[in-house]
Parts: sequence; C-alpha cells; structure tokens
Amino acid sequence: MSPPAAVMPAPVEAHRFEHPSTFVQDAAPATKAGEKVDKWADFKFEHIRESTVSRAMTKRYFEDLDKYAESDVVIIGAGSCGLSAAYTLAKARPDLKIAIIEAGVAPGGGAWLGGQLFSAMIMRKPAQLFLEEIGVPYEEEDTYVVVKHAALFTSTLMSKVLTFPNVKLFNATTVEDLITRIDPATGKIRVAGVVTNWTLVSMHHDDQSCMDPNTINAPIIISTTGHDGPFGAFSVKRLLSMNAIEKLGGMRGLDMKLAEDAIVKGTREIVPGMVVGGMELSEVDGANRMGPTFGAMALSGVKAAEAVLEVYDE
Ligand code: 48N
Repeated sequence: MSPPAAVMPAPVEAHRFEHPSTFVQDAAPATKAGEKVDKWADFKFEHIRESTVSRAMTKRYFEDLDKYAESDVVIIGAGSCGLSAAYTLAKARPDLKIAIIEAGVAPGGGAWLGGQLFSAMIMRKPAQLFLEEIGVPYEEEDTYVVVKHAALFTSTLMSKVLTFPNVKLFNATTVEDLITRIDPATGKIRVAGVVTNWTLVSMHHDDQSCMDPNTINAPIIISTTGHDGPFGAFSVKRLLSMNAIEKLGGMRGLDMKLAEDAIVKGTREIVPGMVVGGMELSEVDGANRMGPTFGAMALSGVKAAEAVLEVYDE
C-alpha cells in the first residue's frame, strides 16, 4: 500500500489554530481586570504509540530503498553543484527517478558559509540567473551578486530539490564503490550504478570486518564529491584506481577567473555513464580552485544535468 499522498499544508493564514494559539502569539485575553488566561493550560497532543512512529519512518524508508534500487540518475554529493544538478534535472524531467547520495548527515557540502567562515556568498554574473530561478534574493554589484547568507542559498535550493516527488535524498550514506560493466562495443568500463553503505559503517571498515554494502543501479551517475579530502573526489580517484582514467590532473592553485570558467566549461561525461562536475572536476582536469565564489558550482550543476538530459534525449 503506497503511503498517503503528501498533503501540502494550507498556507498559515488559511488555518489559524483554534488552540493552541496561532504562530504569532496573540496577547492572552484578560478576564478580570489585569488577569491573563494561560491558553496553554489545557494543551495536549493527539495520542500516539512509539511503534507507530517507528513504522511510519521505516515503512517509508524501505519503500524508498526498494523504489530507488533502480534509479534513472544517481547524484553523488549534495553540495552546491550536486543540488543544482538535481534541481535542474528534476524540474526538466519529472519522469526520471533521481537518487542523491550524501555522506554527511547534513547535506550542503561547503555551501553553508561564504569563505573563512564568513556568511555572505558571492556569485559572479551570470550565475544570478540561477538565483532568480530558485528565488534567492541577492544584492547586485557591478560584475557579481551577494547572497546575504550562504545558508539562504543552500537551504532554499535544498528545499526546492526535496519538494520534487521524483527525488530521494539518502543522506548519512556514502558511495564506497561504483558498479561497472565492460562495454562490449569498446571493451571499456561503463559506470552502471553505485555501491553504498551507511557513512558511519564506511568509516569503520578498518576496524570491523565484513560489513558488506548495498547497491543502486542506474544508467548514468553525476559525481560532485568536491575537491580532494577525506571523502572528496571519490569517483575520480576510484576511476583512476580501476584504470578507467589514466591520470588525475590535481587541483591547481587559486585563480578565480581561470577556475570558474574551466569548471563550468569542463563539466562533462568523463567515462561512459559518469558525468563529473563541481570541484571534483578540478582533480581530473588539473583546474585551478576559485576559493569563495560559488557561481561555477551552480552552473556546473546545471551543465551536468544537461549532459544527462542529452543522454536521455538520445
Ligand atoms: O561542496 P562540496 O565539497 O562540492 P561541490 O563541488 O558541490 O562545491 C565545492 C564548493 O563548495 C567549493 O569547494 C568552493 C567553491 N571552494 C572552492 C575552493 O577553491 O576551495 O560537496 C561535496 C559533497 C559533500 O557534501 C560530501 O559530503 C559529499 O559530496 N561526498 C560524498 N557523498 C557520498 N559519497 C561519497 N563518497 C562522497 N564524497 C563526498
């Protein structure tokens, strides 16, 4: 039995609570002169049993695992690039099942702050067009725009992505290998899905043996796992170790102008079945890093999605 259709809550003004008081506390009515009524005194939640909560969570999660075991697209990494790719894909092709695998409990990658823990996020024009697409306000400067807090961009984008009915985010879940096939026509490796495990399990393969993974089949993957780091650049390092690519270029020093154009223009399918975007791509192409500007992440995500759409439109 499928879960009840998601019921979108009516806008707040349409149903102000009778009791308890509304979201905006009205002043408690006074009864006798000066005495205030405690409107919470008789507050009570509806009844529930613990097992009901457990079943409501687990039923849905395992239905999702079943549904997305065969996905149309898997996106590895829910950072600014991966989320931008997910948004662009999900909007363009509501018929495609899109699974996002994110190692962190909290998706968003490096896009919660602008740079060196400062709040504002800078995007160079024309990336403001993507901000307008998802409805993020910005301050306009001559050649760039400023989002007042990076979290405003990331939370807005994430809420849009998670609202799409054809997207499932599996966070706290790590891609720890790739499913591959040998393409009979070329004899070369084609990526055909991902191998996953709970992130906390993936982090303990060295001290706990035989914790086998799970799998998701998909004809095409977008990998946006960021530049090298504990988890970063996962897919390109794995492709190198299986000789599917010959070498890694290694991310170069910071040069904003060179970096952002190179990342957007270079976003592409680097081996059959795998598109790489965002800062993970800098590790393949030896592109520069750009530091605290995020326009290339958003537009690389858009371009990664378009690369997948080309495959599906063939
Ligand atoms: O934010 P990131 O790291 O990656 P991008 O490419 O989306 O954005 C990069 C951007 O934040 C910058 O680095 C900025 C522009 N700075 C540039 C510079 O010069 O320093 O997101 C990658 C996401 C993270 O959330 C990781 O947790 C996740 O990918 N991840 C994985 N998820 C699942 N399985 C994995 N194996 C994996 N590896 C990383």
